[in-house]
Amino acid sequence: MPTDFHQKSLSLLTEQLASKGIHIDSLISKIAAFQIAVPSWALGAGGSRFGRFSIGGEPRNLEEKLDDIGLLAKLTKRTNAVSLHIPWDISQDVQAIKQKATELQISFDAMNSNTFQDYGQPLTYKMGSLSNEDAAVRKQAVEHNLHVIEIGKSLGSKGLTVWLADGSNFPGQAHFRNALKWTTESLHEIYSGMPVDWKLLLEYKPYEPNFYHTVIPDWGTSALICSQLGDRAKVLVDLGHHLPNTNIEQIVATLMQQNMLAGFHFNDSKYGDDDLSTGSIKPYQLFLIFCELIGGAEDKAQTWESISWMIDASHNTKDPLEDLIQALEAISQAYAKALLVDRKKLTQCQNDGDVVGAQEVLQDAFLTDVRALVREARIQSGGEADPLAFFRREKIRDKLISKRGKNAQASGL
Ligand code: RM4
Ligand code: MN
Ligand code: MN
Repeated sequence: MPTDFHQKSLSLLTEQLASKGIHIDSLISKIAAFQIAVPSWALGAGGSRFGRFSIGGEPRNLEEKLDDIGLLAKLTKRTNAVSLHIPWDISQDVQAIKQKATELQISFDAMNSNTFQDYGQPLTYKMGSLSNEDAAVRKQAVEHNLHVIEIGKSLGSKGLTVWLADGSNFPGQAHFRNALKWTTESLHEIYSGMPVDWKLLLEYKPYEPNFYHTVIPDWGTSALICSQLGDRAKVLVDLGHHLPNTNIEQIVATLMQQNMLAGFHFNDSKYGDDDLSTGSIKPYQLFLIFCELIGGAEDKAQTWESISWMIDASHNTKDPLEDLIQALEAISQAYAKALLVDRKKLTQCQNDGDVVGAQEVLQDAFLTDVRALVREARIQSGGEADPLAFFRREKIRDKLISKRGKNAQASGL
């Protein structure tokens, strides 16, 4: 990216926006301040249930995952936190991990307490964890969550994300009401075990790995449970956890109106929980979601700071680091475009019943090329003008392969 090309595009955009009464300085500082956490499992090659293709040079342990996030942070300036999955990321030496993270200026976002796999624990999760018929299995799953909270405390995390694979594959297999009751009771114990400055982020998902019913299939069920737990329990929206064509922006607005939006798992989806790169399939939807987020925060339905942001994506055909660079860019672009929306005019159109005008307002913002703005925010923060080009030019993957080996494999799905 030649510097003068960047300067030219930026000054054109500055002029364009100024004519609409928008000054780029405050936009730049908002874009620069917006940081998105990366999950530890996204640093390795993803897979599907049909297989996994190694990318080479994958991080072999948590220290190396932190190194990768440190690199991403340095290049993009859009991430400064990691979200750990336990037990995938169990480390022998918490102090060493903490120190490494401090050196790399990486903090620990919400902890994830995986109970969807067996990992050598005494009782199997085959028939569920927090909702299991067997009280001993529920107890074990609750204790795992409490253990995850302890690890998180020692790392300085402030949240616990719970996603349950619990559910059933066939009619009659599970008792719906009992499963919901036990899950709520189990979550109650977990919630009580959280420090007072922590929040519980409760995910929902309509199907997979269970295909007939899931205990927490939708945002409504998640909100229902959260409201029984207490005001530090809120609903986590994973963009891929909806049936096709669901109006996710409306869900966001509804949750914010109730001050119940815990945060996001960013990814993109064509059909289901595809975990594709954010912004690769439905960038307009992502923009509309950001419009609701900005609107909800400006109208003081829920504060911007109370919302957590994390990428949750992985697949087997891209270099994970390149993919994360693309995702961070796509999220920043959607956010930047949503910041351009003339909200006063939009409200006016809504009041006047001007349907065409309302669409024009949104499209005018969405169709603005904000790449120079996002790039400028990154440059001003000390990042690379073009992180992807840098990654390729410097042959970073090749260097990782020679350091970690061709067959190095990260833990994760
Ligand atoms: C689930 C859910 C969780 C993630 C796991 C690996 O579908 O999105 O957030 O931790 O996948
Ligand atoms: Mn998720
Ligand atoms: Mn998911």
